[in-house]
Amino acid sequence: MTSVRFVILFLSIFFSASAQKDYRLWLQYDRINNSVIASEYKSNIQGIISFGNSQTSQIAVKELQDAIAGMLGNKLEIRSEIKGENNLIIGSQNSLNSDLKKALQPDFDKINNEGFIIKSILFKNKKQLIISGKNEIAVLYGVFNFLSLIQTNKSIKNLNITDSPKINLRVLNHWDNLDRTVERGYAGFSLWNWQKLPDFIDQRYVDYARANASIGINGTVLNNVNANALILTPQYLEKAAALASVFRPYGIKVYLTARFSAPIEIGNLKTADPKDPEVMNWWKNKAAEIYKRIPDFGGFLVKANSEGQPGPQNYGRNHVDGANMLADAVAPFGGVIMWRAFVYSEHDANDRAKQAYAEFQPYDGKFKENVIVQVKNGAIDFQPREPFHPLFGAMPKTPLMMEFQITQEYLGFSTHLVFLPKLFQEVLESDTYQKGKGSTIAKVIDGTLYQNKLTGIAGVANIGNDLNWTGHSFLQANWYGFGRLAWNPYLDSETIADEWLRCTFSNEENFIKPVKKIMIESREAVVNYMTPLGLHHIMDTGHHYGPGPWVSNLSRPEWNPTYYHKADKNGIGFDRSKSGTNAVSQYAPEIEKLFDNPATCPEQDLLWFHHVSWDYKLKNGQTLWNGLSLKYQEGVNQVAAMQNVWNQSEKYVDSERFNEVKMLLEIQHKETKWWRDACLLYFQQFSGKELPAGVEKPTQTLEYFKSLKFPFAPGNG
Ligand code: GCW
Repeated sequence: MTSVRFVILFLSIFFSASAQKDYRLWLQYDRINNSVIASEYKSNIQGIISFGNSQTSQIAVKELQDAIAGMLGNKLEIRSEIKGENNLIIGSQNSLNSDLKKALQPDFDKINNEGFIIKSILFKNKKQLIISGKNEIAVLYGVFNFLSLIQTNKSIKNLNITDSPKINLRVLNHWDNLDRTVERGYAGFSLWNWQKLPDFIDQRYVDYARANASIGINGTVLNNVNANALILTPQYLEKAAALASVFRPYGIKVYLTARFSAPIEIGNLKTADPKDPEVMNWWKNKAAEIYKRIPDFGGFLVKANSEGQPGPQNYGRNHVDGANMLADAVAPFGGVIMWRAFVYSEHDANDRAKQAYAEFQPYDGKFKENVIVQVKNGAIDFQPREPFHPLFGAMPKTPLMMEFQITQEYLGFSTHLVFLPKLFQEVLESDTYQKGKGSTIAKVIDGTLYQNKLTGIAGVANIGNDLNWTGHSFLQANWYGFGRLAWNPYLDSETIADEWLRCTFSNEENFIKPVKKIMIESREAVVNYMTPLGLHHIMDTGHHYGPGPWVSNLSRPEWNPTYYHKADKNGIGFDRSKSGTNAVSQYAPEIEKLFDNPATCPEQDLLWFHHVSWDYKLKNGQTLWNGLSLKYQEGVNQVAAMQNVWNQSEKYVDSERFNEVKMLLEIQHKETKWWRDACLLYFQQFSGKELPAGVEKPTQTLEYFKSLKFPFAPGNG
């Protein structure tokens, strides 16, 4: 072989093998190198007996076979009857034989429709392991869960697990456009190749569904909430139906966004007034048409009268009128309407943070039963930190759905390592006090606080067609973590990081411990270097990449960073206390009191609720100016520490992922300094104070930072 051919061959083997690693997400199924553990597994799993014969059960069997082959190196035999011991028996409640069904009855009583059982049993005096659930999808969830035990090197002797998801609708929201751009997407273009659908089925659709099923995600909204009505035309519905067919055996329902003006744009009607009989009829027919193609269609997600999207208010109607009209259209087919509460208006001079509550809270109890109101975690917009949205807990008669953003619109795009489950957990644990102490957001959205039947959680996806799906290996953890918290909103983010690292990289304690620590700290780091002490929305305009606290020239006041920080000679922060906009009054009295007083307001939210002087004394005795400056520096230092840890992980990680993460951390570190310097130089104009000891000198002038422009920053349409 000539040397050139050899090099080409070598490179192609190298690249295909290594690229697969990233692509395989948390389903790596690498060979287990601990021989004691491996031999326990081998002796406990010797054959597979499957009671099902659906496509889903075939998927489950294949997953078991492939995973075991990868992790233990042997191909499991499929046995047609229960012979011998140490078989893995899989099957749903209905498909099991009557003896097994009877033996598991107490376990079936403990789970809901999507829950699973993983249990070591003695059957006819022989030891077996059974994975079951009430239907095939639940069994598939059980299979993935069982495999994750092996991936994380847990013992599988004497298993007795029952687990059910606590939230019904566990949904990804893709802000994907029909031209394949992704609004706020930083991992390439959309996965959905609309041009080639429905006839060409990309293997990625299958792999996407499999990854989602492995963490229990059961729904996907295919297209952007800033909707294009064309998605509802036959041409596109046929394509959506093709995707739905791929996702169905994995338990994933397809949803679409509904553009409120679609009856005009694609239906030739003169109006989209929700009270107009022709309009109502148009939506009823449209729903029937969709269900004909996609019998298990989930329903519509709607952004109406928000940021220029059309809605019922264009016709003098309100959100209830709009949502209920659509709800009637999908109700006969069991569909739901996820109606977003992300509203603020240029005609409303009120504090933007107050507008969604002011508009939606009075509608409590007025929506039809198949409507769920989708509320972002905070009242502004997916900031590195926001106090929880006051609507949570404040609409006892209305199911509320959480909307988290997995894509990092305001958190450094896909270059910054930020472990979001930490942020999600902080929100889910927040106590709204709306029904007394312990009224946490987790209980609002899992329906236990007010006994709602319909429950849901949405995550704005960070997925694109990049080889590694999310643009950064570590941001796969945010997709994973969202799914895990959607299944169980009470999970600890540290547990999630631990599982994810083991499944994705390695079980070596010397790797897990330090890397888990930096993941957990990464969330506070981003708050520190971008928006410490309650600052928010000071990102550069439009694309939201990098700092732009100076921006003040946008047509809508509430689009300008200066609106949010209100820095002046006297101090900094947005006064939302009783003496300011009184946004605090939208919370339960206990929380209102806490937030209203700067002395009791959590310092992490101080500048969200209060305008305080530059000399204001923080709890640690520092002045606000010094404390703020030091927080920015701390953020920079934290990322430097993350780099150090990563640099020591080389021997535990394949070289491709190691190097990619290393380069990304370098960019992140560079950008932390940009954030620190730009913000501090800008705020210094008002504080008139020197930087305290411990804060590094700025790397450039304020003019330089202001001159930076990013017309082609991704995700901005
Ligand atoms: O966060 C803002 C984004 C918009 C987005 C909007 C929304 C889809 O900047 O890009 O539009 O929120 O959530 O509707």
